[in-house]
Amino acid sequence: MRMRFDVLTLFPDMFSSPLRESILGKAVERELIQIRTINIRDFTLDKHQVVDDTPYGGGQGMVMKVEPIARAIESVKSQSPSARIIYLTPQGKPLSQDLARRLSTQPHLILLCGRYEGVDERVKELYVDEEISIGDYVLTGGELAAMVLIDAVSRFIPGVLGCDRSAEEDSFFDFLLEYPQYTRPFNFRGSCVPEVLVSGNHSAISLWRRREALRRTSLRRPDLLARANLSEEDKRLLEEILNSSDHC
Ligand code: 4FV
Repeated sequence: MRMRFDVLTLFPDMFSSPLRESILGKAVERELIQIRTINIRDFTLDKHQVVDDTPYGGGQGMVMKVEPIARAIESVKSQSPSARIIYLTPQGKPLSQDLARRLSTQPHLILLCGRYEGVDERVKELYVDEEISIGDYVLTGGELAAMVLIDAVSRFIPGVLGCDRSAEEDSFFDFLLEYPQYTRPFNFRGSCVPEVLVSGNHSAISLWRRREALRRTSLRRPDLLARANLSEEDKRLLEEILNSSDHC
């Protein structure tokens, strides 16, 4: 087992199908990753299994109670004290390819999914190691964010993407967006694949791809370009692109 994900949630069934399909499903079958869901409601002691309550100080919505979450976390940590606890929240640090790569070096992650207005602050003070956000918008729950994180992190586990593929070649690998991709047919309703891609000239192909990655990044995500470690040739290509008419 290369990596374990324990997901603390009020809706464990949400994880059944998305994580059983395709690449992730195969990675679970091949025991490259293990994904276990733990229902926080199973750690309530009252007959009504109450997991939320009204916020102190008033205000809208409900807050998840600390006790059931504390019992759930302690039950997992008792088996695996070194597991790292991550709370998915819009207040967290943004999930990125770099952060996903770093998380993939952890053998065991516990992912806490919030609902309602979120969890009691003492859960974060007492248990949470890291707060992570998948984006500046508000979801109905942290479950989908946890699935996104599991997907992005699992791609770095050797063998998950298949033997010839590694997440190291992806978009954002060096903060550049990916170049345009084409496959058969060569001519679709008069729209043809760029000639260079069928030239067999591999250095010309990689130069074209680098130029297109730089063009696309400078157009769509100049913020990324500022963080990319550009070679002298990249800077020359960017000059060309910025001075060329077809930059716009
Ligand atoms: C979220 C995000 C997110 C906030 C209130 C769950 C919701 C509800 N998680 N990245 N964006 N969480 O919107 O991670 O409890």
